[in-house]
Amino acid sequence: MKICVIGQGYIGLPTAALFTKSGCDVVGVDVVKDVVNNLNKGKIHIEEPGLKEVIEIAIKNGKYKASLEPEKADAFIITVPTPYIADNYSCDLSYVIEACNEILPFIEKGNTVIVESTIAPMSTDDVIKPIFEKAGYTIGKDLYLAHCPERVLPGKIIEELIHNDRIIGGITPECSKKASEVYGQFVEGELMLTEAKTAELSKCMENTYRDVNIALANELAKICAEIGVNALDVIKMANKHPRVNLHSPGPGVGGHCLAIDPYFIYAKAPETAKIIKLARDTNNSMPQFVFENIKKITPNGKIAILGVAYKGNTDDDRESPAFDIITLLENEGYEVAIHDPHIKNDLYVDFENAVSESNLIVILSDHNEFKNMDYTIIKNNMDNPVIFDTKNIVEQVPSDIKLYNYGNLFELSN
Ligand code: SAJ
Repeated sequence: MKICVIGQGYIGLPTAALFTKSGCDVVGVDVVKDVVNNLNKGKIHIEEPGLKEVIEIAIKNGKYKASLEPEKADAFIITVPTPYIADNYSCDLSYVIEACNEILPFIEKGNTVIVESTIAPMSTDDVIKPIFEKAGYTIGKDLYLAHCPERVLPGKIIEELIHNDRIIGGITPECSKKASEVYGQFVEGELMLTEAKTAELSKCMENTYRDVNIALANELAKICAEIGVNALDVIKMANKHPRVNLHSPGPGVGGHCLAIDPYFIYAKAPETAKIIKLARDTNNSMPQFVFENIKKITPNGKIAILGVAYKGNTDDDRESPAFDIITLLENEGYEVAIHDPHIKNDLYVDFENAVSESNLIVILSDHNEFKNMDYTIIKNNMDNPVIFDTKNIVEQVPSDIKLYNYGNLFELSN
């Protein structure tokens, strides 16, 4: 089987890699020339365990090539970004539409087109299907169209792409069948056949479920800071109940999924989607909450920010709440030094330079490096070392270092 994957990002590249592993020929298409050139040399632009090795082998045995242009194939998989439109929170389908138009000249009767990008409910029926119908195809008869959302966790993408169950939402049952034959190449989880609109809303609801639960944990953290209770203990105790799973409070919600997908539902039914919108607002308020607590700890001076990635142990900083916190601090006149061992950025500094002469260390990513830091460096470079751990990752600090987390923010005076 030959597969053409449009978009070689966090999802498209690992997906392409797994198809090559199961013997398919893959063309990975991307609009960025450097990405294409580097991929063809075996250099990958995202940090994802196990990915580089698979791509290297696929290039060597001629199963993978990157290109600026699509090619004829049996199946076309679209994995391009879907941002939201700031005015009304609706799903911006422009990259998906562009990708559909780009593959049109290469499509032949009998091909399968799959959109993996997260899209708002009804997008496949109302926007994507008409593009191919206008070109003369009858969907379900001579062209097969489906929405098959990805559901993977960065850092574990390869493993999850293979083992997670997969929603296959065809425009017709025949479309679902054809799309499931494509994923059957490497997916070992269950392939669940359904309609496109059900697949679209299921995907958006998965991330909304998590966003709402995180909002509940963040609200709890704020309540506890106000009334003087240890939020982390409450979560630990309550989660001993067999049917309770309180999530973890944090500096806010980042990433391209939880911070965006709930809006796609909200935009479709703004009068009805009340909890969904309130959860978004609550999570969006967390950078301000972190900032206010930083001000209580130290009203001015230098702040060492540890971690910008929204997710621990990755270089992924998309929609990271860290940026909002940094902006709030800089606007207030703080000197901000940023250290993230997973992200290459000329403006970021090493651990020692970050903490040196700082008034406060603020942890914003749950990287393993921050679990047990070099406390000698901290003590040698800070007068009265204080750490504010917004990710509850620090395991234990020496007694002469003050640690704040969501368990004891109430100690700070209002
Ligand atoms: N977070 C908290 N508290 C928690 C859990 C997470 O504050 O208890 C924060 C994280 O720090 C991060 C954000 O939420 O900023 C999102 O992190 P995440 O690891 O929960 O999720 P994503 O966005 O990386 O991946 C999600 C996953 N969806 C679900 O778990 C339902 C993933 O399976 C999806 O494939 C992905 O979205 C996607 O592509 O939609």
